Amino acid sequence: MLSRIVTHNDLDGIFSASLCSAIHGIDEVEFTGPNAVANRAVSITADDIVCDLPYPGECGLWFDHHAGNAEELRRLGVDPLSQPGRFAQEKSCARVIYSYYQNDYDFPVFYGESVREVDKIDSFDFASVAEWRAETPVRIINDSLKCAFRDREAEGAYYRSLIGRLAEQSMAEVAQANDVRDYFQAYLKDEEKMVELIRASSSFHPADRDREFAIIDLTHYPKQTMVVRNLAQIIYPEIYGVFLVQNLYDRGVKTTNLKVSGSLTIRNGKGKKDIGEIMRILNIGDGHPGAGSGQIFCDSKADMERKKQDALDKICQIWHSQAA
Ligand SMILES: [Mn+2]
Repeated sequence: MLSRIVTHNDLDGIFSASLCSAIHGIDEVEFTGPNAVANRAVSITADDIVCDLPYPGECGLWFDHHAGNAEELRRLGVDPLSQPGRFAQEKSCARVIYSYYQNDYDFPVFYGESVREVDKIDSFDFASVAEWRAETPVRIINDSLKCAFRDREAEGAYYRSLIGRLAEQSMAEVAQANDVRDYFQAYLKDEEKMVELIRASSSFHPADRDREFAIIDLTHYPKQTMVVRNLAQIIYPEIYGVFLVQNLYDRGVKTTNLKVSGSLTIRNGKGKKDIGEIMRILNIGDGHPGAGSGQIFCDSKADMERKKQDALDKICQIWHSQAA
């Protein structure tokens, strides 16, 4: 019997859980990330509804929209469309679930509006930096999820309470709640610090003469820290892409190994640049056109500096070989 929802710990995962909990009357929710599911680090059974995550091998219902997750299943010889639940390449998992149940349930009218808002956030579908930055209800809710919570319990309790509220109220109503506003304000303070860190750690490749993409290099930063790459476009509204280089940390200890990630900015629009392809050509990772990441393993600090420079040179070369 379906008794638990296992969902992604982002806005899409939360609203997906709102829909599933309203439909199936399930209150027990477990939050996790795609890596934990792919590595089988969470135990999932036939009693679980799994949302916005890779197929876990066994579950009651699976809802997802990530093309890479469907491909991985096909590689294992499983047809993603034959699984209980639904896979569809929509802008959000919430959209997949909403369409799946639409004809059988009398959804409140505001669900349609909420799903449209989740679509926008989850596919980063904004026409301008100004539209992305506008303090809309969905932005307030989405950013409130990203503040630094006291601990995992506080975070989980807040996420769970939002699942219930988003099932009963419009986003405009939910965004007015005091706790949502407080967490949003706390996130804004953290964000300001991130913008300052990006300002102090970013540069352009000398061969990138028109400054098409910014490079954030955190390898000189002594501590493990979270940076939202996309914030670079607040400082450099004219860029088409941003790459972030940081060290990998092992249980809080800095290693000489590197993580390289990148994304296209809002300004890139419908261009032909492909970050995932850059990661594949470098043979360090993968991704889709809009975003990708990879890892570079290094033997020493000197080796790291060499490989970092080499990777940035190649990124610049491949970037400029791709059509604008
Ligand atoms: Mn999603």
